[in-house]
Amino acid sequence: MTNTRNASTPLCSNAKLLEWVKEMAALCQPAQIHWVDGSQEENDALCQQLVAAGTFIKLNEKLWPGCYYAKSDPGDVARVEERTFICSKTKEDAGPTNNWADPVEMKAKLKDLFTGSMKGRTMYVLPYSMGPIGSPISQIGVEITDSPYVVINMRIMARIGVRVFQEIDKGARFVPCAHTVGAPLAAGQKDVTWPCNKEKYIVHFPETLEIWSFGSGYGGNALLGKKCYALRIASNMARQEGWMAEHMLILGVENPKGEKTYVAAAFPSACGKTNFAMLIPPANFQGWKVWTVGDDIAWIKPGKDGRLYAINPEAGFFGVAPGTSDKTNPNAMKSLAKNTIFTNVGLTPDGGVWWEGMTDEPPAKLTDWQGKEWTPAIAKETGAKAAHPNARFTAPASQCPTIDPAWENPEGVPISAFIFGGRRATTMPLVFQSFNWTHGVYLGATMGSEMTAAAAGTVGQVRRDPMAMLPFCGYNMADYFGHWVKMQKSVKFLPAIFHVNWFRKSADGKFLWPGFGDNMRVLKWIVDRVNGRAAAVETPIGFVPNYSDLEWTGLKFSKEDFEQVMSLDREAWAKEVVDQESLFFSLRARLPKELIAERQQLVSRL
Ligand code: TSX
Ligand code: MN
Repeated sequence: MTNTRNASTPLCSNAKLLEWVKEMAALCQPAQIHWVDGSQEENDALCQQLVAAGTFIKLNEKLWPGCYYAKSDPGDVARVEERTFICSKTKEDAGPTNNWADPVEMKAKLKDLFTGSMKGRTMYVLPYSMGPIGSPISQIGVEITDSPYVVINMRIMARIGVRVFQEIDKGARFVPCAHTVGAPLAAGQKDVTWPCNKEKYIVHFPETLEIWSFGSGYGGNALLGKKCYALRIASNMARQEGWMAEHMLILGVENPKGEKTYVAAAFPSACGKTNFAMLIPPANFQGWKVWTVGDDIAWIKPGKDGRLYAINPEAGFFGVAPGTSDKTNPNAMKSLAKNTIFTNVGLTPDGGVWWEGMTDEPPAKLTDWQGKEWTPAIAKETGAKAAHPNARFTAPASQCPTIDPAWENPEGVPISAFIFGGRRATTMPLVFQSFNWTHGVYLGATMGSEMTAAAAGTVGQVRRDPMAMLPFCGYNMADYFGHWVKMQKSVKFLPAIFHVNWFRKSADGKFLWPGFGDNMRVLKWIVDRVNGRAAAVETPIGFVPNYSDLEWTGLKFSKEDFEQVMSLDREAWAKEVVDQESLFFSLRARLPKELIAERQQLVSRL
């Protein structure tokens, strides 16, 4: 809030936007309206306001400059997939992998829930651009929210403020996104530090391009530009308009000649996607460098030159804190060293933060994410965690030491390869390349990961997560496969498609591959392949490297080790193709015939 500006004065003159804000204000009945300008002064004032309210704690300025700490309500700590809905006209258009509700009934329900939901609070009108402002691949949203925490986090995760209102005034399309924590305040009622509602609804209307979110203030439920817009709504736009909205990191590999090759990669959760996006090559890989464009989402469009071009629609990293350290991901640690919001991590007595896996030695004591005293001894006895397993950092991407010079290029970066992966103890070799595009789509469609915890299912059981889009595809997954198959018609220079597995284990349960920086050896083979500089052998599952096709300097990894991590176990693959069928069976009504044929060919090759 600048001293001179009255925040309730509209910053936009677009009739549709003004009308929608008026409607939403009448519905939600906030105490006031604040048009978000995105300025530093406004952000400082909002942070101060949250400190005064007890929602934020300002961290030690010497240790963590510009950083704030928040802890959520213990019942509002993650995305709520069972409360997430795709409200297309027909249930079939949402498909068997999404929760569906009738759009008319759901809209009535939401209007009921939103009635008076912002009483006693400020309604923020938050304009944001997913992707660099003015890029032909970017899209705009306006989030109406009663959460200043959302405004502050969105300022890191997206481009927000007056520049976006100007784009809307120039006639740019915007997606209306309605968000309330669903906790109205009666006159004189004291607020809690993390208002939310036990009842939660995360709702998408793909035909009218709207998002409505009720009851949660956390992450993907509330920062609506991310999963709700950039994946669920954008996947619908992309299919209609001939582009792709994917749950993919984007990175650039620079070789010693200074040539750059960009790849996009999809992994299910808990595979170290952010670590891979910020990979540091082994010391012996002189002249090779990995540049980060994005760690979570890619928007990809065919360019005039016949190649696919990708942007990262986000401006920050909303990363899982536990497990992030100077060992696993030094670039992430440097990204979050300043100007970062920490949510649900541990708070140390010196005004710092800590989480499981951050350092080998835990602090002697701290306050855990629930506000309780935590010591290593208490943790040992009760199993209490300093940080919630889904604790997050919200950090500006510009602070990443390996951020690619072209990460904000409005034209995007040209994609030469897609990589799919999963966490698989058996069956899947370290790396293989598809025979062609359709076979590559099959690899993405059938990818899966094994559960690491018993909580969500049987340990060792493969959970299929096609293209890592299972919770994020905003329409029928079978139609999504069809869109992938069809994309090859609008691209002259198709990216090659690879499958990787960093998590293969020996019979005695040890990881066979060192992973992390050594994944560069696989990445080098991939970029050499797409540049026509690496050999491969044909196998029933695809093209694989010879031992001699990978660079081994600086790593003790014998030909026998390689053969183990690459081995093709026919019996395991016989089971694998049967298991792949079960996902296809649930999608059979609309499954593209090309993928059924791919499966038959795989079976016959095996
Ligand atoms: O992020 C990971 N990557 C990708 C890195 C670019 N992780 C972390 C787990 C996922 C959240 C990995 N864990 C990777 C990996 O490639 N590989 C492994 C498995 C592994 C763990 C430890 C060792 C080796 C492999 N070795 C030692 O601890 C010495
Ligand atoms: Mn993600």
